[in-house]
Amino acid sequence: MFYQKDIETLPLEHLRKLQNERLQHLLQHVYHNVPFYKQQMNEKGLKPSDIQGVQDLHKLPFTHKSDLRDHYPFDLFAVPQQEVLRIHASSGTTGKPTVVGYSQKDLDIFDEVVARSLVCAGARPGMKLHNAYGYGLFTGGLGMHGGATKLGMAVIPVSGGMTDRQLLILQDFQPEVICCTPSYAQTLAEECKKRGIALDDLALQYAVLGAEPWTETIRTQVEAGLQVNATNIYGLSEIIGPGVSQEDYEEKGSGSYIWEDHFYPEVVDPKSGEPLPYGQEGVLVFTTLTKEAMPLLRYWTNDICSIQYDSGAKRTHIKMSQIKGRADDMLIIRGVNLFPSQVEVLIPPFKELQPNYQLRVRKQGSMDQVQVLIEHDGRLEEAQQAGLAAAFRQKIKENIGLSMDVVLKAPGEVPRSAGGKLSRVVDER
Ligand code: DLL
Repeated sequence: MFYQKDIETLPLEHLRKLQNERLQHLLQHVYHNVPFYKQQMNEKGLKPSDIQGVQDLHKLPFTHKSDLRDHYPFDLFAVPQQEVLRIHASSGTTGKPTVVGYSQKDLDIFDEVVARSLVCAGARPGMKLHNAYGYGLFTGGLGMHGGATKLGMAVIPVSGGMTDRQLLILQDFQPEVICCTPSYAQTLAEECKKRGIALDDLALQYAVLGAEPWTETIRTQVEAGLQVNATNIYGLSEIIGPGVSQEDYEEKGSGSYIWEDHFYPEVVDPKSGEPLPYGQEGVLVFTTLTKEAMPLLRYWTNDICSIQYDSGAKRTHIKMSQIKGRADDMLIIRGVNLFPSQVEVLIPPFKELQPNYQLRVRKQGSMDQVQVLIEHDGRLEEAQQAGLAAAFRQKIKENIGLSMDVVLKAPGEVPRSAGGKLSRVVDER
């Protein structure tokens, strides 16, 4: 089954034509309504008409997360404030969130791509969706909610956490579909096993997992542990939220369809920025072809993957591989984006702490655990150290919303690499 068969199976030459028409309109829109883009094009001596089609996109500069930060909160919006009907935000590099806005048309597109994704994942109208993505500024909860409603599913807006309640609902409400992060799906599977919940008593058939990187090993564990067919959903707030791409439940392992009538993808070399051929790994870059309130040209996602057409597949849209990592240091901890700099900005008020620190990430069971190794000034008694560590831990929890272990080290004892460089992140997952 398809949600929009015509568009999902559009022959490639028609898809290109549609993309090129939409691109023309988009370029006019941003040139006239977003001073940042007008300036960027002027600096390159470009007018919208110089970009004839997607093949010319490489002439344009990239948009980076820092551009969103520099225009915080609303200066990249391309429509009057009264046309912005929703605002979401995700963690930014400096503690200030990355802000995105949606017009009515954008919200309709958001619903449409999520509905498409859900059908692609195996969900059908009439089924119930257990939505365990967080509701709030994060796009996961509300994004999946809107698309599922549009598809004709009954949404159970459980949101994240409170595992006891999640298990009760899974048993009593009998949802056929669950969406959550892959690590939370693992937790639910482990808890079902621990508590002796019989999987045959659940109605679950499909799991739509994303918001953080995951692997085939995790897929195997979740599929066995919850008796579901688990597929990947990918997205990012800047582009729309969940539903930028989705894996088909009958084509697992072959990549996730990028809904390229709305989001035009490129993969570029992380260092030179040069576009790479299909199949080669690099940084994923998106141009939003239809967004109104906050359209983005060549947005540098920092996510590493490859893209490729799959001629034998159900749909004509290009597929992306699983995300292999990030081109920078951003960590995703239990689905929450975390930059080392968010921890760093909390250090200065603690006079006895040095700004020499390292975040170590490990898996404890299926959960991500972060340890902060940080140097003190060498003048503290052991008892004082414990108090200081606890205070810093509390500060992190209050400001970032994540629990981390804080381990104080004597000066010079946070490990340095051979070159003496202190790497801020050691990801052992
Ligand atoms: O995580 C949107 C989302 C919600 C996607 C629910 C899927 C499900 P942000 O909070 O802006 O948006 O984080 C975006 O998360 O650039 C990737 O690094 C990572 N990410 C998202 N989905 C996947 C995935 C949402 N399926 C950032 N695999 C992105 C790997 C993912 N990484």
